[in-house]
Order: sequence, then structure tokens, then C-alpha cells
Amino acid sequence: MEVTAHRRRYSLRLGDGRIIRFPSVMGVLNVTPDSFSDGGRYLDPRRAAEHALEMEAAGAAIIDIGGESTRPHGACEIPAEMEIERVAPVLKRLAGRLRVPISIDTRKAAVARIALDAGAAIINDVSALEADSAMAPLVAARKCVVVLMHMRGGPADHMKFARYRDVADEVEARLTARARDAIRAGVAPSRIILDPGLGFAKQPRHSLALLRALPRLCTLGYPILVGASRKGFVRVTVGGDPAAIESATAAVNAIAIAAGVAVVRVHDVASAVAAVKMAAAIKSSNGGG
Ligand code: HH2
Repeated sequence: MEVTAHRRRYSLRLGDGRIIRFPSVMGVLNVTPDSFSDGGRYLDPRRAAEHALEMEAAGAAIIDIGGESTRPHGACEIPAEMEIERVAPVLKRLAGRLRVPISIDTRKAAVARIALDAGAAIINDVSALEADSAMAPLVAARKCVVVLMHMRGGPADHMKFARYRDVADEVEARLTARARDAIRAGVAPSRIILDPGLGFAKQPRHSLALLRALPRLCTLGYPILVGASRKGFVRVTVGGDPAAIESATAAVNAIAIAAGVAVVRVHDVASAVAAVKMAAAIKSSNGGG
């Protein structure tokens, strides 16, 4: 599986020949009782699989399945067995039914291994391969794409570490160091995607500053993924009305794509697809003719 940069467009080629064209939308499927936005809605594997297929039909290019909540306040860490119990039945139901690639949102190699065996093509590790020392060798051996996200601490305590002198500088330095370590462990650079980790060990002002710094982060040489969907900094900015939060999420996604971001991770796929289409059309228009 390879990530190829062209002059204007990027694409990601999977081992089986499937190609994800950037910019694209990653749909979130949380198989958890406690995720901040959709917790409890998709605990039934049948309902979860249906939702994955709905997101695919709405235009998602990747489905990101997670069995552990990492939300900023009050997430509790769970054992790998419990995570596997949640995601394995969903992966099984989706086998042969979902055309778009599956990404597994986990920090644990045992969970990632089971997901890869069940057909997942991407590992989305919010600890950037730090939480589990078996993760980097697994990614290297299985030649899958990996998302390295910036965070400090773990799901239960990351907000304690939300202090920065210059958040963009520090996140950039950390992400490039994590990418270097992954490459040293045998991961091909062409299989690495970086993510500034909005809301993870970040106060709202830090997430906003990172969004402002996206043009710079997009020059690091790796595709950038951004997960702004329904996060606290959006809520703090526009208020708690769900419709306003959804519109603001779409606005953030359009701005991110305009800045050069490759993938936006969202709960509402349809509005993100529209935002991505609009931003990409503006970006590629030349005004001639
Ligand atoms: N955000 C969440 C979870 N995983 N992965 C990446 N790469 N980037 C993100 O921004 C990101 C992520 C948190 O959102 P959500 O999955 O909706 O909530 P929860 O962690 O509570 O399940």
C-alpha cells in the first residue's frame, strides 16, 4: 500500500490495488457505549455494519472503526479483549460487503492484528505507535497504512498536558519525530499519514491555532488527516446547537481541504463530502476560458 504525491493531487494505493483519491472523507464508526458524539448508537453489530454501509453510500472513502472512546473528558481505558469483542463482529459482518477500505482506530497491536486479519487496510493510532511497542513492528510487517496522531498522555489524562509555548511548532516537531521513528522501525514513508490531533491534549485555542497552521503542516511531506467533527473547540466557538455544530464542522473541513489536507474524519459523511467537493473545486479552478 502506497501514498503517492502528485503535483496537485494525492492518492493512496492499497496493496490490493484499490486507490483512495485525496481529498477524501473518513466516516467514523464508534462501537462504544461512551463515545462523545455517537456513543451507544452502534453497539449492535448489525446496526454498526448498516451504518458503515450508509456512510459508504454517502461518499466516505474510508470507514474508521473504533472500540475504545478517547474523548477529552472522562474516557476510560479498556482491555484489548473488550475492544476486540466490540469491533470483531462488525468487521466480520462487513467482510465482502464494504467496498471502501476499513481503518481500525486503536492503540493496541492485538486489536490491530485482528482487524488486519479481518481485512482492515489502515491503522489509525491516536498514540502515534507509542502506546504499544508491538504496534510499529506490526505496521512494518503487514505493510499497512498508518495514521500517526499527535497526543500527549493517554485517553484518560491527555487534557492535563494541554500546555504549549507554540502549539504548531511543538506538534510539527513531535509528528516528524514520530514519523522518523516509524520509518526507523521499518514503516515505509509512503504509508504514513500525519494528524495534528485536534482536541487531544489541546485546549480550544490550541486546536484553532493548529487549523491556522495547516498550510504549513501540509508541507511536511506526508498526507495530513484532520478530525474536527463535533469536537469541543467547535462547540465552544458556535454554541451547543447540533445544527450549528454540524455546519461549523463542514466549514472547518472546507478550510482544511483548502489548506491542503488529504483526509477529513467525520461523523456526518454527507455534509463533509459536500464541503470537500466545494473546497476541491475552488482549489482546482483556474478561471480560464
Ligand atoms: N478523534 C477521535 C478519535 N480518533 N483519530 C484520528 N486520527 N484523529 C482524530 O481527530 C480522532 C481520532 C475522537 O472522536 P470520536 O471518535 O468521535 O470520539 P471517541 O474517541 O469518544 O470515540
